Amino acid sequence: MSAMTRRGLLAGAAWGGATAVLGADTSGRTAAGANHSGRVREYWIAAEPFQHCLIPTGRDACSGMRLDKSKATFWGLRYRAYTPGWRKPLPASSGLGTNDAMPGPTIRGRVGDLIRVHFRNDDHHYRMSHGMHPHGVSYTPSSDGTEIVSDPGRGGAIAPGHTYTYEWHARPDSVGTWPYHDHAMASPLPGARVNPMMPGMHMELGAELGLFGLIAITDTNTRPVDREIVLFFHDLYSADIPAFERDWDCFNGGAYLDNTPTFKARVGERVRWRVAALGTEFHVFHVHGHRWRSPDGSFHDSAVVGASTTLTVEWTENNPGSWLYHCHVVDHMKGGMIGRYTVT
Ligand SMILES: [Cu+2]
Repeated sequence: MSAMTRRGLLAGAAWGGATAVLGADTSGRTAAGANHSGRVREYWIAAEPFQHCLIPTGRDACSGMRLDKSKATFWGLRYRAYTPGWRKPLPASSGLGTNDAMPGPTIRGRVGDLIRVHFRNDDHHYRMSHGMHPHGVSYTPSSDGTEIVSDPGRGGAIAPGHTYTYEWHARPDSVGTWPYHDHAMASPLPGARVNPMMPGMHMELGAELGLFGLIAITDTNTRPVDREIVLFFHDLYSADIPAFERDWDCFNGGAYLDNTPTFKARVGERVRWRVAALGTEFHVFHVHGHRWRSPDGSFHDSAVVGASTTLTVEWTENNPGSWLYHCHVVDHMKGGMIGRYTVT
């Protein structure tokens, strides 16, 4: 794909050119639009199981260490975006992401938009209830997507085979990068080492297994970029997932160099990183050979990101070469949180 086509795609997906399938604009077709000034962006998303290997190359290209793929393969869960009516999975695109693993599809909107998400739980493997809980956007309790056993009706625990529709509003204070994730209770997996404090339930197991993604909200002040990178810090624990003999520290469903995504950019491009974390740990986002500026004017090449917090980092690319990005918490880097960023 030419740079021009790719840039055009990103511009279309990220900056308001909603297409027939990606956050499709259906303004004027629904009374629910009374509460918003922009478009209605419709998403059709399923939660579904898939067999996933965290280390498809079978090695860490940084240390040269060989890794046993069979010990890093498990039944993950993913959010996947479909054409209307969940008929066909949407192809990968720069606006949506890979749409075949984790994180799930990037949900985009502009201030004033109503984002309507049609959700279907297709978890025929674990047979767990799931939902979608958003950060950053505005919603009523019925679109909270959170399971509260004593306060049902929030769309937080949709049973396998069932559907639910969420309505989220992009307000002026929604601009930025936000996570969405499964917020259902789950019973521990068979064979898991259960927490004796709470033996019968497991908070956000679905999110640990892969049910998470990003929401990106823009407004007229959001500067267009040539390249947008989505990066999720997340961990998988052998205590929760009996298929594993060890814990894995992952970026976007991969662990170790050349299994995590290799991101690419060209000199002269404006590059934006949208970075998020979920789980139980704090991480340090660090990129070699690059710095960025905070709103207070200070310069950084590292920043802390913790559970449910995000970073939105931009620079104009001026340093060609093969670079590392990684978590600067050494235990996490040793556990797989390291990746490659290539500038040509
Ligand atoms: Cu970390």
